[in-house]
Amino acid sequence: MVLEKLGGIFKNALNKITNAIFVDKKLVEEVVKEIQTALLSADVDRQLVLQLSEKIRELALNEKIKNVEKKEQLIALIHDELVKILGGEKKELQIVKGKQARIMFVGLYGNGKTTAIGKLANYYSKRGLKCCVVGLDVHRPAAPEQLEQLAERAKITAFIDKKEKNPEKIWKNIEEKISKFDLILVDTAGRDVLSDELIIELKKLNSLINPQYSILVMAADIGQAARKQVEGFVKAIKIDGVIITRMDGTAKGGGALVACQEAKAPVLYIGTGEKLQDIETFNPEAFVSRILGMGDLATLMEKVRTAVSEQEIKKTKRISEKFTLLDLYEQLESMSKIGPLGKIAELIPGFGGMKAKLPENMLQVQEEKLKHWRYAIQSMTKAEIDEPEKIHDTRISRIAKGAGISASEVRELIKQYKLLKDLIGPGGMNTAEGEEGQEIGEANLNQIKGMGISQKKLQKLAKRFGRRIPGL
Ligand SMILES: Nc1nc2c(ncn2[C@@H]2O[C@H](COP(=O)(O)OP(=O)(O)OP(=O)(O)O)[C@@H](O)[C@H]2O)c(=O)[nH]1
Ligand SMILES: [Mg+2]
Repeated sequence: MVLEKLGGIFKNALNKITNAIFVDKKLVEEVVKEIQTALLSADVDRQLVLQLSEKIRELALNEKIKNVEKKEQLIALIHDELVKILGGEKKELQIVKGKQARIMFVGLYGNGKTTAIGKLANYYSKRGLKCCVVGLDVHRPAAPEQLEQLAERAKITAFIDKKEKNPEKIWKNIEEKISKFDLILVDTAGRDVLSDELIIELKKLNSLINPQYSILVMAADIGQAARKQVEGFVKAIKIDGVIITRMDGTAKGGGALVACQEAKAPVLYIGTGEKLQDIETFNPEAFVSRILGMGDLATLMEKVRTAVSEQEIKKTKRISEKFTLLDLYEQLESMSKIGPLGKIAELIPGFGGMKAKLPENMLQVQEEKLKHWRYAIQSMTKAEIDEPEKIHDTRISRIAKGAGISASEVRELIKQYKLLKDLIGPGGMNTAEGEEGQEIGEANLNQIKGMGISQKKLQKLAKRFGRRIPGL
């Protein structure tokens, strides 16, 4: 994601200010220019970039602030300003079990409507809601088949009609059958442009379906055209929120996000790939923290939830009481369903910037390695599984022999356990369950400490980002 690359550029630019003996106009201009180029390359509106530049100049040239404190203050300034630009507070749909919600998805051809429906059906059914999808796209050939396949993958019910060409008839035919569902996701047809024909069709469907929410699906890679598109839809029909798809890859993203904020159509979710689980709720605060390398535990937990079933989550909750090697293994196994651990690390506060400093193999937990670790765990006694800290040299060779693997692999497993215990054990990742009071684990903390920011300042920053850091 282009936006995520901004973090590195910002940090390099700000380091120039922190490391400089004299902060003069020339240096500040150089830094402002780098930040401007980065924001403009992500398609952020020119006017907004100029406003932010002015604020950066003011702060950077303020002689009352010590150079060493400028970096934190500048990060905080950029953080707060970007959050404002991207929509401020997180906006959420009110979808609860037992209270039916119908969502109608609208958008132009190929922007990702049908895919987004599959992703959301998967997302909400993993959270225990009874979901179904309804195919009312009667224009694009094979649209019902595509929806049917997606629903099959997400293991939810699809109501489609491969023959009927009148979307209103299809709806009337299934109206009774869908009454028992908590969430009904309705796919509609797109067009090349926002034509009168499309507006009339959507208005008709809107009054027939009477959806609680209408969501516009728009791809990030349309760049500046996003403004016209979102404004057009907002004018034509009621839009309650937007899903911006294709935020992965080379999408500039910033333009689409800013356009929605300005059209007063909140971005609710972003699509980050073609797979079912590649969807994230959009939280401007968390998103910006992530761009600036502060990590985003909430997003990580959500990814875990989508990849892992409710039942497995309950198991995860129990883990917080006592974290054993077996729990580590189960956690890693479920995490490997989300993607490579290196990618996950970017979402963990403090790990974003530290990834480069960690040994490569520490984050690459491949299937083969997991298999060897399983053998190792199977060769351990219950006491060893419960308290791996007590496993020393002779026991390590016994375990290795029993498992048919090398002693260094057993050592690595124990090392990983110790590292991850702080992150996903009590006081670590599981505390991210609640909205507030997220804690950054001790191991994580030690790594953040290596970033050259003093503890006092870290604490101030952490406060700003709504997280508690233990031991500070
Ligand atoms: N990389 C990436 N591809 C996506 C994403 N969302 C959708 N796509 C792809 O975009 C293409 C179009 O997606 P659809 O869901 O069929 O789009 P649509 O809006 O339903 O298109 P029409 O039915 O033709 O109007 C598909 O190949 C999807 O796999 C995303 O977030 N990232
Ligand atoms: Mg479609």
